[in-house]
Amino acid sequence: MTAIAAEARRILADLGVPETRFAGGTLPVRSPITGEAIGAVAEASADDVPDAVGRAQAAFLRWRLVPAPRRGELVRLLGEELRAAKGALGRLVTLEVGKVVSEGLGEVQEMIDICDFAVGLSRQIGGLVLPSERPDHRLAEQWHPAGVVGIISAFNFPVAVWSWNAALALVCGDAVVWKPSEKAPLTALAVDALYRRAAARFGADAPDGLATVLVGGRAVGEALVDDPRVPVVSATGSTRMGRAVGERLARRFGKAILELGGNNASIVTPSADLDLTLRAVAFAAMGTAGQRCTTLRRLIVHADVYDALVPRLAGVYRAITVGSPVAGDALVGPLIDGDAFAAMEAALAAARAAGGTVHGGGRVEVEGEGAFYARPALVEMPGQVGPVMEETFAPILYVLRYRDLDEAIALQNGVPQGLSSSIFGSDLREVERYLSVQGSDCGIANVNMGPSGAEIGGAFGGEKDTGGGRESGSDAWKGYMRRQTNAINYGRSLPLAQGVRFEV
Ligand code: UN1
Repeated sequence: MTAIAAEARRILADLGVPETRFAGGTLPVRSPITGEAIGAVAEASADDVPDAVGRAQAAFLRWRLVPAPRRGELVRLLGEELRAAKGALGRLVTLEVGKVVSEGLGEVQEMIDICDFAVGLSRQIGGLVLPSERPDHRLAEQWHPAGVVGIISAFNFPVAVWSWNAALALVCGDAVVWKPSEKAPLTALAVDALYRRAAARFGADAPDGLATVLVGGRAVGEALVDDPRVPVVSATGSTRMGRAVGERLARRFGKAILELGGNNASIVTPSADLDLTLRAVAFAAMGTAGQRCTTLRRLIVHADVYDALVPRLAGVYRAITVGSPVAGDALVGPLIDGDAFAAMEAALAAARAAGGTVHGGGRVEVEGEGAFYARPALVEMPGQVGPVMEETFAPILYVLRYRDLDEAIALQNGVPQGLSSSIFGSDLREVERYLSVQGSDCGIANVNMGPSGAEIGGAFGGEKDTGGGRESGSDAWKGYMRRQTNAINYGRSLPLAQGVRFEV
């Protein structure tokens, strides 16, 4: 067994995952660092879904009776387990999906942060009291848990996405059933073990089946989405996947929380601090090897600062370190697999065919044939055409030139996706115009930073082909609950709303 496989197995065993769950199964797991097999996970089939949902439903019926602040205690314990295991779980994220070390740790920190947020939330879930138009009446609304929440997550944030959904859903009083990415089941099993530790410490109030992991393929996801006992499904991944999930759910009036593709842009105005812009663009476009849904994919640069910025940026692209996340301190690790590399190559070929000038790109030999490392590519484009309109999950940054802010905003908004965006500049008028109703049409619009690396405190998600869902902070918790409006008559007469008379 190689060093990477041995280390992954040791971490899983230390975290309490039984060997039967990560070895000897039918689903092979490969580390993108070397391409080698590091586990073989037992898979669930679509036939296992009704049983898992049934257990979750039974758990929900009990869990909803536990007071919300007490439910928060379970999430507090989960946060404690995550704090204690941060190093190990972060490392496993690195081994399984190839994130550089600080990003693997950052992912676990995001989980800890959302647990803290959810603990506070467990004492703040509340509804409005509104003025009634009738005397001696009270008009109010309250929030009840929705039920079983399905969670479908992607490889690129293999565990944080579960926590944004699960930490909120659990304090809201829901049960969760999780189908992780088939490319990243090991980290999901590790999180499952940590959850079980927290639940064991919490005691009998946390029923069996409250949080379940089902490792499996598309059929498992479909069975989850089609089960009428699952009122809410939160799905993260491609727009294609999300469209399929959204349509299936809509057929049975299930609620969808969709976090799908991004094609995120930043506008660099003439008043931008170019040193800061350069650093921000480097992280946003090349961090996580371009495999975040918030990755910066389009840079829209004012003609007056184009020549001061773009050649320097090309220099950064030439110099950035690409390498194994477990040997040395490269900033850019591997792509998830050969398909991802092929998609990057195809996008660069299409960009060239459309008149683009490509700086960088191409395969970097790091760990042999089975691993796919790519030099990030900066592509100067004559216009917003061809691959610029699409999300390619790889480190490609297209650069466009503009003269007028409204033209830049139109370019930014002129793609199907609407997740994240940003502007660089110190001209208050331009910045505020960008944030105004005439500005960015995205779910996230930042100033003097890139579009990626969101904090958990804000609502996370985007518009248009990004799916419209919101997860994480602010009032995203409402997506995991059902709202009930209550009109209460505490008088002795029966005035009808709208002045209607109906005397019998
Ligand atoms: C994703 O890529 O699916 O804002 C989520 C960010 C991270 C989350 C990315 N906090 O980049």
